[in-house]
Amino acid sequence: MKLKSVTLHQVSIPLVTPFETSFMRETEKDCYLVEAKFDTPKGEITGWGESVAMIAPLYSSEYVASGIDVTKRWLAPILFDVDDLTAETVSWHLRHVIGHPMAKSALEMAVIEAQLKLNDQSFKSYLGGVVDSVPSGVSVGIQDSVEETVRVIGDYLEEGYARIKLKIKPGKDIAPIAAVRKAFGDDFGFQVDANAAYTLVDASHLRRLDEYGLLLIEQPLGEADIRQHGELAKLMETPMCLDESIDSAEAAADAISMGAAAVINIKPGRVGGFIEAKKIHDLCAAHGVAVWHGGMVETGLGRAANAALASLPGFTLPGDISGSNRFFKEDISEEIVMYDGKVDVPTGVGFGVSIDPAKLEKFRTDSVEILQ
Ligand code: OSB
Ligand code: MG
Repeated sequence: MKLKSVTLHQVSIPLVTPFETSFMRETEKDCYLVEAKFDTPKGEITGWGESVAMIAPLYSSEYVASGIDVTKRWLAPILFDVDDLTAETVSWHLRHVIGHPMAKSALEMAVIEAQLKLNDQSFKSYLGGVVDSVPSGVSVGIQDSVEETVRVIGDYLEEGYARIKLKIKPGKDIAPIAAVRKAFGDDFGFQVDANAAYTLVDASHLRRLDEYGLLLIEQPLGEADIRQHGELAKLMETPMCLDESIDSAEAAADAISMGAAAVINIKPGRVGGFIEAKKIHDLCAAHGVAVWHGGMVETGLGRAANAALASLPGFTLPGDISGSNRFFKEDISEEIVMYDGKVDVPTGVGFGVSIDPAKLEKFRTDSVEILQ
């Protein structure tokens, strides 16, 4: 395949309720979609990708405008020069550009989708997925009060979500967790995510979480603190899970060898793409480390691709792949639907969903065309 053009569509989609983490409160989903056109033996084929970079550099160093800029100036021009572009070689072609994993992943997604279309293949079959549906967990933002936390989680349990993840930060941790266990008992999967809001000095405080039978604690310490997570893991019974710290298969190998990750949250965007994400899945499976699929509030497009990756056998814990309606009243593609605590793995060609042109028009705030 030969890349001919890349259009980056910036969109802003209202969220059904604000989503608050230890680092920001969002009321819209702001991201960009990649529409890439390729010359192929079957004529022109379009592939779509989605960047998971957030509007501000608060989860990681990337943000929407940085992704658009680096794609336009550096990443797309490199791929324009490749005569025989394949999904498997995108990250190799882009290897000299330091960082920007989310921007690289979005572009790789578009190449993957075009290649799948060329080969009449679904993403699940390409990856070697082994199940038709995956358990669906929900990520619950920090609420204004303990009562509100209990009410919101009660609603998600009622809807049938397979497990609950609650965002926490200092001052919003023990009380809401204790109240949720008190209200709903010990019989449901419950885990927490701190998004790097603590330091090792908080170890004795964090140890108090051991009382609540949590599946895991996700990324309590800083992105660069893999070794410190290893130290904290020795002091706690709750299994340690890393998100932000795992930016590559090498980082995953380091974390495993330092005892810093009993569990790993896999997000393709964070590690530079789906192909690197699959490598991490394989590495963890070889080490007996459980993985689950993280989420970045993706639209239906990203959600569909995530569900395919999560259908690999090492994804033994429910992921953050909720139904589209957990975040959006209107999605930009077909909705991903949660039923009976799971979502189906799309089986259509490509990612199995398509961008609705009318919705794109409605939610688009800007677009940039990059030509060879
Ligand atoms: O840490 O997993 C996270 C959303 C944005 C940035 C970071 C995270 C999250 C979530 C949402 O927890 C997960 C989802 O998409 O459901
Ligand atoms: Mg997380």
